[in-house]
Amino acid sequence: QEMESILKQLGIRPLNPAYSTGQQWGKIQEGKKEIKVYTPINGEYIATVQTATREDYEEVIRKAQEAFKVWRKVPAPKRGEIVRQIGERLRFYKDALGKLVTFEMGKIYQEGLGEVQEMIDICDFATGLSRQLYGFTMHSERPDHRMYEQYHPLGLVGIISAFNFPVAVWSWNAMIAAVCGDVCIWKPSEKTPLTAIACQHIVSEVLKENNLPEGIFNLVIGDAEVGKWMAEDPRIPLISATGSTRMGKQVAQVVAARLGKSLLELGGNNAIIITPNANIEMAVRATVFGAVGTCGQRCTTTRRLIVHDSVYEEVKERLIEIYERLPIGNPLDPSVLVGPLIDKQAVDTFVKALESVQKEGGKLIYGGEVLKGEAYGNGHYVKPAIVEAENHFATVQEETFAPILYLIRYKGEVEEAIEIQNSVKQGLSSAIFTQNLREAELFLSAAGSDCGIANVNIGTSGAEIGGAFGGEKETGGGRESGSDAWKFYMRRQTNTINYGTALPLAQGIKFDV
Ligand code: UN1
Repeated sequence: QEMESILKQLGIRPLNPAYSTGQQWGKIQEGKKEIKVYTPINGEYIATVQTATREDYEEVIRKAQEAFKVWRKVPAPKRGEIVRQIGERLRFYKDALGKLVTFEMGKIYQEGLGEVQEMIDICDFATGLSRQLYGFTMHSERPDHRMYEQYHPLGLVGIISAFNFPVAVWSWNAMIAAVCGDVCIWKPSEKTPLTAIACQHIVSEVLKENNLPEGIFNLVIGDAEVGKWMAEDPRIPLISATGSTRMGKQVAQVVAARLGKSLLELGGNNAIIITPNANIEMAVRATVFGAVGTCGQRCTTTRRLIVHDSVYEEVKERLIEIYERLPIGNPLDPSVLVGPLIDKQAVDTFVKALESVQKEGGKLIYGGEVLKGEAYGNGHYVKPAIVEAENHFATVQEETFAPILYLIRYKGEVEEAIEIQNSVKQGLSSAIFTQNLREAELFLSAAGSDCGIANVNIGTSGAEIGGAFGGEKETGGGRESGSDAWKFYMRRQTNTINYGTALPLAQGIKFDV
């Protein structure tokens, strides 16, 4: 019932449009596939959503192209004003949208609220940014010449997002793209279409109030096929994709074949190093939040803990103590810290990874069970696992999107720990706990962590939006969100202006005609 009232508040009816344009309610249209949405909390049915057909998709592209012609001419600070209003509207809907995130995705309500807060924060950031899309000016080598560079809107930006941050990651891309003058086409995960529809309603309201075309923000719901249409489509100059490395490799190849731009934010295999100079209590608490927060389903989740031999037993004992008291259950219950996994498949992946790591010689020292009983109705709840393992194990090398923490021991200097930390294919987030300046600075140096995010005395997850977000190697190399990530969403132009009466050539070339 609460669910129903939230859907109503957010303007969602049980049967929803496949896309932002031409909304039809009430009846499944022929020829359309549908997605049935069940909550991971207890497996109950929430709603049915239609997916976009190729015709729907074409219609969305057409509307987006039309909208782009209008939007690119709106001055950037005025675009910022629209994004500011979206931020205000998100503040108004924060509780309801946060709860819908919890219902649909299963993260605890605190984290659902945190996710909406990330959206609000990026709106504020993008609003300020709308007056700061700076280019350099440079001195020309020729007399009476001036040179500068400017950034223009790129056009249509395709956003492919994952279930785990069903709305925040979209907003990082969409709000930045919007102030840059781009229009967006969003394909959310087919596991979380409802939160996407809610966002679409929120932005549509604001656009309508400002007499702007709805096609500035577009939504296309569908499976990998829709993602493929987007990746192949030369009308979309930039595809920003967040998700698994497998998906990213497919998207990147298709986009590259048409020489489009792709911005990838893919898997992580994030580690925390705990040195003998760490504040152990801080390190352990940060590890627990990083490892079990969002039930291990963040791309920044702490998956490996690289601990010095001299403090290893202490860390291990303290971790187990905390794990033993972790409240697992309904993510709407404010005392719960660990909610369900997204679906049955995720539970199977968790179980299989634990089996295979044990076959390789890993030792399961805590958790790993799939929880049964009434409180855990649909079998999506697991006890977060701690495994003693070695970094080179095939299972440890992979990102398993579930709460498994691998404990890895190092015996020598911090260089050895850094070497272990870097010895994976992924390069998203990393952290060191130490009070020793030399260790901390080495970790942050060119010879240190090879990740896009490297923290000192802070865990691997929970980054702020103000920094550029993304990572190296198989994480895909893209940067989303803050800092100067906006530049990727614009086309860059170098301009040289001759205000004299002669025509001197650069490099001193003489060419008299
Ligand atoms: C993700 O998991 O895809 O740094 C994004 C964090 C969050 C974002 C995670 N701010 O954990």
